[in-house]
Amino acid sequence: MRQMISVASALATAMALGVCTHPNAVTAASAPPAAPVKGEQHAMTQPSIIPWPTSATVNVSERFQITKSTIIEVSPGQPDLQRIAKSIADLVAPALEASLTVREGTGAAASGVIRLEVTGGSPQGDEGYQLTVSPTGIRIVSSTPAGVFYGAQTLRQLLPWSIEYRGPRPFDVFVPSAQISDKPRFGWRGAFLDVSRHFFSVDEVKRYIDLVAMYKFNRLHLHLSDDQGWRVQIDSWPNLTTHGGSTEVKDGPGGFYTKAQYAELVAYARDRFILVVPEIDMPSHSNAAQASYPELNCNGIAPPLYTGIDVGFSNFCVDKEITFKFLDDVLGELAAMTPGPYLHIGGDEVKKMTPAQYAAFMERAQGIVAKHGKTVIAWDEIIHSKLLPSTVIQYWRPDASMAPPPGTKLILSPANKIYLDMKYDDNAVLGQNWAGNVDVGVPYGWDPATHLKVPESDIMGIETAIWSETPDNIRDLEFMLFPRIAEVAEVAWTAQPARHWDDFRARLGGQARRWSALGINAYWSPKIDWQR
Ligand code: TNX
Repeated sequence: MRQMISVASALATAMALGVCTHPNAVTAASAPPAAPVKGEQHAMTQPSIIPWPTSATVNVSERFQITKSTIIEVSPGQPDLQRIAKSIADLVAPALEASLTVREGTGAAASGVIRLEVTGGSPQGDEGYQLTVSPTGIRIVSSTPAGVFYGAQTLRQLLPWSIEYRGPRPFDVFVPSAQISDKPRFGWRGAFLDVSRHFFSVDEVKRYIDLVAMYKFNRLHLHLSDDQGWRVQIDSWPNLTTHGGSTEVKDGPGGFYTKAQYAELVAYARDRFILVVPEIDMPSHSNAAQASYPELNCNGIAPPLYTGIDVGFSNFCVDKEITFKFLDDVLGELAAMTPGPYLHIGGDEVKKMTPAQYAAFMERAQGIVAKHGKTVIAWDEIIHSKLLPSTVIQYWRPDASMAPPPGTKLILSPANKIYLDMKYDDNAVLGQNWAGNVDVGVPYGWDPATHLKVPESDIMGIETAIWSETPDNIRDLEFMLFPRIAEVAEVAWTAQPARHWDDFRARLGGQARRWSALGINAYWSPKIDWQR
């Protein structure tokens, strides 16, 4: 049986040794100060890194001080590293009341340097990294800029929580000595956002990106169309947004992203090593489009716009050629706007087509995506149609046990485990509960390898989702995300044998001040001992 190490025993060990290694690196008993005060020495006293790294030793009795004269040095010719360096400089700027110098260099400098380095042949693989903090400096090394970015996210959690305050509150910045070697379990660490049921502004989506990037997510799946609203500009079918984008659930004003705004989101995500995966849901979840163009309906009559939360009542007309001309135009424009290799075509919850109509539709839709040079992703119902060999299936139904053809690539999103639009408990105001409550601890307790009888190598990864029937602004999204997003992050990143609830629970409690400093509207679940 796996040995569980309690927080108490880890603390005792840590205090005795001054040093502690995995699986529980809590190393000191004193709590961080209540608020940053000028001149106060701020050091991490309880490292609470999430997701937990492959191997980590943190020694709080030794530390590096970041001062105004610390230099951030990056490998030459690496614009991505310059950007990561700048984000580290921005993070510490209010505390130091200074903007650190960023320069290119080859690592010859002796001390007082934060070095970001890309080298060939890192044993950690593409997204892995090594982070070393010693009293003389900090070094993050990876074979890719993405790996350096993840190392920088870990470094951020080694900095005191008060670093997250953006106001001018000068204090001395210390980082505990650390030796960290890390790489992710899964290459697909997705965060999904439904911007159709309720529309979220560019700034709200940027905030969502910032929050998930901190926890090493690398995919943003945007659900851009549904019955309640069409959210992305398509030049060849302009009514989709002018009419179809004008509503949302209940009586809100709706909205949509222009092509320029979509490009802005793609770039913002890419700068944080997050790939945007756009979804146009079909053949159902299509009322906003059908309301915008009568010719997309079998009876030639446009239905009214819809602001309720039923599913499965709408569908494109599989018997009309114009339907496939429409899809070709829409998916062609979307493919041209999207640098990533994937287009998601939905395929879920179709209630008013025959199985043969559904299969025929999904087969043609896959062909159109392929024609535009992209790889199809679809919800698990697509298994009832003929698949292209490259089609990726996203499993969402808790009871969808139908095995995919061998070798099919999979993304796992079981609603009863990692749908963050599910309620925490029966008292929750926000959320739905058709898949049951998803209380704190439920996502963490899930092992993706046990979900389907397939080899783990077929699982590209996992994707958490927030559908937006109930949340309608960023505060609501934050409430649904935190703390569960941290659980999902560790399920996606950390190897299964290294995950232990008691250990995680203590680290989760250690995130509270950081979240408060970031202004996050978290749900302070009574199941966690928050260090606030
Ligand atoms: C199921 S998950 C849906 C969505 C709803 C969601 C609400 C999936 C592929 N379809 O249409 O918004 O439940 O939780």
